[in-house]
Amino acid sequence: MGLEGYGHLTALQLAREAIAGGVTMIQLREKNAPLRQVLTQGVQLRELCRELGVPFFVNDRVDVAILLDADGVHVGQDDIPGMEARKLLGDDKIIGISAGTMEEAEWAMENGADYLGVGPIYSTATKQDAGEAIGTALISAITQRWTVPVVGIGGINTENATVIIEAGAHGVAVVSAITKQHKPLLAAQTLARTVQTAWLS
Ligand code: TZP
Ligand code: MG
Repeated sequence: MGLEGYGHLTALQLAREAIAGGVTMIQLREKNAPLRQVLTQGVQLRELCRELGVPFFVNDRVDVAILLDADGVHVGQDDIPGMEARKLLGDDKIIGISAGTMEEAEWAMENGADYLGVGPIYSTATKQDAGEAIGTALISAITQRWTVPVVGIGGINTENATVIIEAGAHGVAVVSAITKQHKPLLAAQTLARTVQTAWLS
């Protein structure tokens, strides 16, 4: 999620509702705001996550993750490589890396990824440069090859989350399916239940 709210809810309220609905991780993904704002609002988000007991992650920026004492960072293929991020963050933090091809997944694994974010599974309006939707085949290929946790991302919602888990993903990451809904708590709850049901079957 970014730092912008939606409807009558602030980012902090959105996060609170998402967690109350069953979201198990919050990632701060802010591409536009000035860094000083990211740091001040980021502290508030981190505190909320600590209070409610869910890990708090920072997207792209290892420096911001360190300054916010985040639980982990999520880096793309063009960000600081996982190996370098590990040197800065130490062994206690979690490093997630994005992959959209098997080659990218191999590189992420060589770089010590703790989990992989795989996508965009479906087309998404949230990330302009996300590229073509790749479907679920890469999730299956990766989870057959490694035991690393895989999270599907991109255009995922309550309607299609089940097939992501059935393909082998351990979880799903969403932006609009929660933050752009008029009832974020309810949306998170429905999504969390859908994923939990898929885990059981
Ligand atoms: N990386 C690949 S797709 C994507 C990111 C950050 C956007 C996900 O947003 P949404 O709204 O869940 O499609
Ligand atoms: Mg990124």
